[in-house]
Amino acid sequence: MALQCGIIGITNVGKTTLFNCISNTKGETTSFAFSTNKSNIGLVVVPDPRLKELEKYQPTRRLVPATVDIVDIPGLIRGANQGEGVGNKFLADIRNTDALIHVLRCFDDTELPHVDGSVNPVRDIETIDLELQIKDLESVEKKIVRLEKIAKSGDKDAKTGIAALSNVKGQLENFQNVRDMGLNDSELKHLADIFLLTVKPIMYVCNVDDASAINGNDYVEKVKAALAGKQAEILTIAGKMEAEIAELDDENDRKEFLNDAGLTEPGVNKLVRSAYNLLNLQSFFTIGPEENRAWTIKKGMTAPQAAGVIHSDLERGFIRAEVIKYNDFIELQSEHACREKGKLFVEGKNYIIEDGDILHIRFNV
Ligand SMILES: Nc1nc2c(ncn2[C@@H]2O[C@H](COP(=O)(O)OP(=O)(O)OP(=O)(O)O)[C@@H](O)[C@H]2O)c(=O)[nH]1
Ligand SMILES: [Mg+2]
Repeated sequence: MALQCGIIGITNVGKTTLFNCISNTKGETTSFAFSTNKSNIGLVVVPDPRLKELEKYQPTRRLVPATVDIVDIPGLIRGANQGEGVGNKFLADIRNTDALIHVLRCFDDTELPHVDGSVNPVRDIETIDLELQIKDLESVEKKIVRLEKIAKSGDKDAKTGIAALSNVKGQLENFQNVRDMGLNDSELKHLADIFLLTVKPIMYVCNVDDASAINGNDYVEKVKAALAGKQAEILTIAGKMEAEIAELDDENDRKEFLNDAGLTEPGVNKLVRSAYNLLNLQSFFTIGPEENRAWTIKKGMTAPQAAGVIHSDLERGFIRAEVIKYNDFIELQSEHACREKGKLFVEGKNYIIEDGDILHIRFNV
């Protein structure tokens, strides 16, 4: 199954606006609260300048970038856990995602009232966190009750489970997120079947006005201070401006627009790359006269597993992988030269793929 990144936040902060900039599908944006009433799902292309570089030395008919699924989830408000606003249903959509992008309103706009009366992104973080924490607390408490029954018969694993979960419960009761606990693998094992929301990796996007695109503003500074020491990346993006840039068809117009704003590339490109990292993903390449392509895999995958992403036959009949490092290929400028200089490595089934590996899979089925 494709990995999903969910966009969350208070209603009317610009979630769908950002989604539309990066996704191949479009959702409706309005100035009414709760304009999105069901989750929009789209595919996001991961910008990778290395594809164009590779083409210089391996001419090809087409370039195929890597992709990630993105879900635009309707806005939450205080009380969502009890069904306020669009409520509970969307907490379930959040449960299905692998990582979260939390959009924060960091712009003033008198035309666009905030549901809680004023612009205050730090309060908004607390509002959303609380909704997710309450849900997680329910899940943890249920599991503790279940394990207590099992533990009565002396089950050791149930006992360590209760200890780990009680710890997590304490964290949530202190209005803290589970991701910040630094849990180890054996502790996380006890959480795997309850799909907690606040354990998911997260990044924050401060949605600012055009003038603050480069240097941010006071709201952004407050967000940074509030999140100091937390497991979270913070990006500053001018959502409305990005949407205007994304609408321009002509590449040169887009460049000029970006230059005027003092940007070298659309902020949403950075957003997509960060989401890619957040999901713990990386890319390998296959190159040839037909296509140069970037493929998405999870970090730590072996050569046969990566081959399986291309086609299951390649995994089943995997013999070996011929690997050229991206930097070697660019430096030496051809496969032939890499082979001559001993920069083409033959790797077996235990080889762990590194980001940027150029692979040629030998297989037999
Ligand atoms: N001034 C300003 N307005 C923005 C910005 N980003 C979004 N908006 C406006 O805010 C309104 C809401 O944007 P949406 O993207 O629909 O917000 P949303 O978070 O998806 O809202 P819900 O789906 O209702 O939760 C629209 O009128 C946007 O044009 C921004 O950076 N600056
Ligand atoms: Mg929306």
